[in-house]
Amino acid sequence: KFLKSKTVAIVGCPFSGGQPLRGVDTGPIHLVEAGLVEQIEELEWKVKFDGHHEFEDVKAANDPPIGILKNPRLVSRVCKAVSAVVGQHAKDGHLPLTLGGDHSLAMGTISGSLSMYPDVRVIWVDAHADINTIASTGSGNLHGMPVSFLLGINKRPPPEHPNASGYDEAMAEYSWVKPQLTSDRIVYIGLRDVDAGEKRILREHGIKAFSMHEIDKYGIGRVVEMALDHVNPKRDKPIHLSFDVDALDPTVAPSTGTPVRGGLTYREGHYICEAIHETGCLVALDLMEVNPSLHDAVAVSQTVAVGCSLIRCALGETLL
Ligand code: 4U7
Ligand code: MN
Ligand code: MN
Ligand code: MN
Repeated sequence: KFLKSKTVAIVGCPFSGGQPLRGVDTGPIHLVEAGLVEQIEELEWKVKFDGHHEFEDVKAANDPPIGILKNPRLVSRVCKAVSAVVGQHAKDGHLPLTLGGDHSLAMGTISGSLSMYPDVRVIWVDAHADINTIASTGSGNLHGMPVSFLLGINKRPPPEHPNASGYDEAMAEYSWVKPQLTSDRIVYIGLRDVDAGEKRILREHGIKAFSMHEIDKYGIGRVVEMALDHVNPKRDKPIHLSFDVDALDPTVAPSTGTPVRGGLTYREGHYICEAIHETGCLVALDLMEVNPSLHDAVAVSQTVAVGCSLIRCALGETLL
C-alpha cells in the first residue's frame, strides 16, 4: 500500500550504549551471518545492505552521565544518525529493517519513519514498556526510555529529584527528537515487567497495552485484532513494528539482556508478525535486543534463528 518497490533496506546497528551489557552490539552481525539476507531474498524481496553502521563520527569522547542517564550524548547522536538513515530509506519507498542493538535505537527508527509517514502507527512488542521519563527512570538506561521522547512527555522533575539539575541539558541533547507520535498511535503487546512509574504514565496518557494477562485471557488472535482496531481501525495507515526479542519467553529467546519469565510462545510471537504482514500496512520493522554474548552457543543460535524467522513472517513467509 505504501512502498514504492518490494525492497528491504537493512540497517544494521551494532550499538549497546542504551544499556549496561556488552554484546548486544553483535546482534545484527549474528543475524546477517545466519543468512538473513538470503532468507529475505527467497521471499521475493530485493535486499539492500551496505554493511553495518559503525557510528565512528558520532562516538562522543567525553560523555559523563546527565543526572543518572547513562551515555546520554552517545545514545542521542547514534539515534539521530539512525533516524536520518531510516528516514531516507522510507523516502526511497523501501522498507527499513533495523537490526539492534539495544532498544534506545527505536528513538531513531521511529523518528525516521515519522519523517516520511507523519501518521505512522507503532506496534511495540516487548516485555517492557520502554516509556520511562527523565523523572521516572530508576536505572538511567536509555533503552528503557525511547517512547517517552517520541511522545514528548518528559516533564521537569521536582527540584529534589536526582535528575532535576540535568533536565535542561538532557532535553537540549534530545531536542532533535520531534515529539510527533501521539499516545493514541502506539499500542503495546506482551508487557509483563512494567515499572510503577511507567504504569502511571500509561494510565495518565490512556495508552493501550495488551499485557500477557490479556493474551492469556483472549488469545493472541483477538489481541492482535484489538491492537490493530485501536491504532489502525480501517487498516489504511502505515505501521512501524518495533519488536524487542525479550517479548518472547526466555525459553524461546534466551540470549537477551533483560529476560522476563512468562513471555510469548514461539507461535504467539510469529502470529503477531504474520498478522501484521497480512494488513499490508507494514512500512518499517525493528528487531532489537538480541545479545549473542549471553548464554551458550545453543541458546545463541536458537535466539538468532527465532529473530530471523520473526522477520521472515513479518515480510510475508506463510506456513502454507
Ligand atoms: B528493553 C527497566 F527498570 N524498565 O527502565 C528500565 F526494569 O528495551 C527495563 O525493553 C528496561 O529491554 C528494559 O531500566 C528495556 C527496568
Ligand atoms: Mn533506501
Ligand atoms: Mn525494549
Ligand atoms: Mn524489553
